[in-house]
Amino acid sequence: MIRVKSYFANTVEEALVLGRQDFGDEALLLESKRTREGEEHLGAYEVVIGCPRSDTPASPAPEPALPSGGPAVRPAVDSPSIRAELDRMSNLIQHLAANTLGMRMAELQPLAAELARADLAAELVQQVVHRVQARCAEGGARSTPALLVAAREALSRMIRCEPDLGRAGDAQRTIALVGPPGCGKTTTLVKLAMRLGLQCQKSIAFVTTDTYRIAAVDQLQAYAAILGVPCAVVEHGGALAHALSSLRGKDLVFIDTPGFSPGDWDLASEWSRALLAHRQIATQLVLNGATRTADVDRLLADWRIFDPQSLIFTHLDETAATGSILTAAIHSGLPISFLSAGQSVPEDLDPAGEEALLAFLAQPAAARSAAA
Ligand SMILES: Nc1nc2c(ncn2[C@@H]2O[C@H](COP(=O)(O)OP(=O)(O)O)[C@@H](O)[C@H]2O)c(=O)[nH]1
Ligand SMILES: [Mg+2]
Repeated sequence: MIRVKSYFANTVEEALVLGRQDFGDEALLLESKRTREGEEHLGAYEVVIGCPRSDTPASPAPEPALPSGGPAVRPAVDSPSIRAELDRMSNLIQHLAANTLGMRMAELQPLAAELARADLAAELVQQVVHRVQARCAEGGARSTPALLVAAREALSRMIRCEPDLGRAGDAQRTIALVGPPGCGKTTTLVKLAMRLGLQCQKSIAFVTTDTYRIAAVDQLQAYAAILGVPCAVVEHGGALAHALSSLRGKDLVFIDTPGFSPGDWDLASEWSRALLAHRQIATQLVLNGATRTADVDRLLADWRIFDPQSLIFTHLDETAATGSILTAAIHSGLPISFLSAGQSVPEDLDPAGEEALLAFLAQPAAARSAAA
């Protein structure tokens, strides 16, 4: 038999502590999700924890004395849908209990904490932990370094790094960069042009559609003048076809766009239609790599209208917590093409690679702070 209990808390870690107080070292994290609308006062997350039932628990624990206003524990609820959900989870636990050869939550908690600290979405923390559990059940080592390696392997299978821009097979590659204001589109565009164009003896041209922000055109034209490349200014979607056809002889055309805010969404939709009208344009969605995971899904949903080919992340020099980048890549299903980690043009741009994205799993935080 299986015991299952649902906890509300403001962090998954907090809920795990409560679960271990109830179930001891047998506690298994089964599910974690954002609290439903209307129940947020109970805590930001609903976390389901279970353990195989025995007459005498492995580590009997006293009832937790919850501080007032602290995380809430919800007793089992008897309704058909919850009963069905509990049955599903019960099967899952039995499967895990049978297959993990005693790999317990206590052993996996440091890994779960490390992933949560890196700001990986709660349900992805859970998925990675389950994959690591399954891996250990197959006979993998269980030391902390081995768990970190298993987590890296699990995550690297969930993301794609593809630093290849443009439509394969097109003689001319036409690349548009879109993204929120200030995320680094113009700077990244110039870095890409230098790396993929000038350094490879390819002919390049710039197009800017950012005629809305003061000095935005001047910014790109200044770079174009330094690099000696043409820069066409396009003021409305209808003029894009003419600009592109005038640049037909170029190997690479880079299109810069305005940084639309949520209030500019009519304009954003207009420009998305204009770009999508040209099949040869491969759009890159540029996002600040220091964006919080809580904001990632909304950004992805908003910028979907541009049908991006892949994702570029900037400002990696400002954060070591790459969990939100991994979350964005996994939730969108899009590959990551390039990573920018600084303002220097063109040096601070690298093809996307797992090394940089999974560096936080190279050694646990405790070891890092001890070494510091
Ligand atoms: N620290 C850091 N700053 C960056 C990075 N990429 C761009 N920036 C800076 O962010 C600011 C906005 O960049 P810009 O390219 O104009 O953004 P845009 O509005 O999206 O075109 C500039 O000061 C850039 O130098 C990066 O990877 N790291
Ligand atoms: Mg710009």
